[in-house]
Amino acid sequence: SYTVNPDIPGIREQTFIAVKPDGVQRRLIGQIVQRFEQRGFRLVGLKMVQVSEELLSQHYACLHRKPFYPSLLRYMTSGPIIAMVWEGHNVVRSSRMLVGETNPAEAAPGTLRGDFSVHISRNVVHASDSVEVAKKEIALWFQRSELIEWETCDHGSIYHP
Ligand code: IDP
Repeated sequence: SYTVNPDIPGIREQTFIAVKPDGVQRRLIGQIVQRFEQRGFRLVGLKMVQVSEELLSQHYACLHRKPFYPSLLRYMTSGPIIAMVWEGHNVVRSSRMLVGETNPAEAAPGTLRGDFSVHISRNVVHASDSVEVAKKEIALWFQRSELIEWETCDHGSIYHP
């Protein structure tokens, strides 16, 4: 385990990020991981998964009644996904900004969706939309033993002590 400065609120905040099947197919994994790394967030869990419809139906529980839900299920089970947990100060909100609007047509250039996608049904990446949702999604996708506690050597340069 590592020491954390208690004066920096939310430094241990975590979020669930996924490279969706289209992002994996299009060989965007490296570029997507790079954006979170270069920002200064810490990767605490990562795995490649072929997900079940059961897991997805829990993950997208709020969307069951949407007309696009069946096609969303087909999309998300169409190939492997890279599931990740990233940690850092304000990581949930910062990740949503890095990822951009749900509809790529509205996602700003410089965001992942704004740079790498054009249609809402193939928007390459997922990011939890609140701290509460992040906790649920991390618990759904990862075992506790799959999350690694470690300290990066540049920690003091990213978080002023
Ligand atoms: P989010 O992924 O930005 O949090 P949500 O509204 O939670 O957005 O939707 C989950 C996912 O469902 C989106 O990322 C997208 O892949 C898909 N989706 C949302 N709205 C539509 C739609 O109108 N048509 C097709 N797919 C959609």
